[in-house]
Amino acid sequence: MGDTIFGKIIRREVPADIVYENDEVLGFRDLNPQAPVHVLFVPKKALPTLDEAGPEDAELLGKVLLAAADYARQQGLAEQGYRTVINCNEHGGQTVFHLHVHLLAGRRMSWPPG
Ligand code: DGP
Repeated sequence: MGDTIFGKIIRREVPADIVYENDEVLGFRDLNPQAPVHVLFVPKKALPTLDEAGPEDAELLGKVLLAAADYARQQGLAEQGYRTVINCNEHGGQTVFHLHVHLLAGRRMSWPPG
């Protein structure tokens, strides 16, 4: 796949407000926050979209979600609750083609989404 801005953030070539890191996942604040807390969790191993994930990616996908949940718990966001979102391709609203989980928290979310 081609490189993306998230690849550059992972390699520290572009600055970001990094709030979470483990061996396989990085979490940093979204540049255009949609909630008081809006953090993006990305696998360090790039995968463009959820559509391109295969069985070999199952563990990594789980780790990205668990990282978001871990961060939410650490930050005291879990009890009130939060939303996790993975946008896929055009109709899903994906704009950066390095798979990422949005963690949104700090306000009540509406449903269904627009
Ligand atoms: P999506 O639409 O699901 O592909 O989400 C991409 C998100 O990435 C969007 O909410 C804005 C955010 N974003 C785009 N460029 C940058 C950047 O350079 N730094 C940070 N921190 N976030 C970015």
